[in-house]
Amino acid sequence: MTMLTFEKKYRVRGGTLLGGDLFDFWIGPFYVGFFGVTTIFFATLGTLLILYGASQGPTWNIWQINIAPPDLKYGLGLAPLMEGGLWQFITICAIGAFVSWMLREIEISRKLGIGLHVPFAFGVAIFAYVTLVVFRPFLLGAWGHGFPYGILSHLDWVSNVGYQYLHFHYNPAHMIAVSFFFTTTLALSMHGSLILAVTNPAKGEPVKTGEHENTFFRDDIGYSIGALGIHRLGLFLALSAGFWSAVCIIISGPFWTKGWPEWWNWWLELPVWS
Ligand code: UQ1
Repeated sequence: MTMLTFEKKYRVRGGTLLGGDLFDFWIGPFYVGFFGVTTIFFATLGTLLILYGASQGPTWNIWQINIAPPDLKYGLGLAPLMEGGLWQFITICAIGAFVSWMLREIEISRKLGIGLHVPFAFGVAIFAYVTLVVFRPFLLGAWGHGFPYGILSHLDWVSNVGYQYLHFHYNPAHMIAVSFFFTTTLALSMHGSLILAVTNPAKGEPVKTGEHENTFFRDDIGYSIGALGIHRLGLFLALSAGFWSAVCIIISGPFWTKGWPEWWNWWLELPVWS
């Protein structure tokens, strides 16, 4: 059975949040839905605005193309198109496309009668992006605090904002976020290697199952978290990485303006030392 004929079984009506039956159909393998239409709309418009911005700029070099946010003097107002206005419209399109995609995921999950874990997880990624380009700029009083849209320019932004706080690695929330990113790669490498190991036995041997997976880790480290558990752990680690990334940047500026190394003076200032 090809995947497409197999999936027909799951192509059920309903579960839509908006539009009723109007967009409740598929094009090839893809579910459309009202939010499929809005995703295409925002993604296309945003991409065209980026291309327009690039066409007005000094370069077509893919690394150097840059759509900058407005100057700080425009505060939280609208800026002229070529002075950050494009960035503002592109940001609206990006959020429109991301949120539309998440809502489309919710509609598909409802059709299938599965949990909302996938759209929730994507929501955390959206939350991290919106923290960078909306929440933090808003708290600092200017859209100019958002990051520029460009491959090298956004890296320069990260570097500059980091040095603005002297040494960003001393940001405690950044430490937690980085630890979660590293632990995510550890968990996925353990899980991916374990699954490939049991599905690739020696020639002539049958493919192994969960009992072998459990036994490997019980023999190896005395503990197995289980087939469902490893996926709960993986999701928790990945979402925590995104969440603490958002926390570490939202506190930089709105809630702490000095260098991050200095934040640790709370330790030296504990009354217990005097
Ligand atoms: C694990 O215990 C387990 O259960 C059998 C898996 O499921 C397939 C895994 O993928 C991994 C990596 C583990 C080990 C994980 C920990 C946290 C001990």
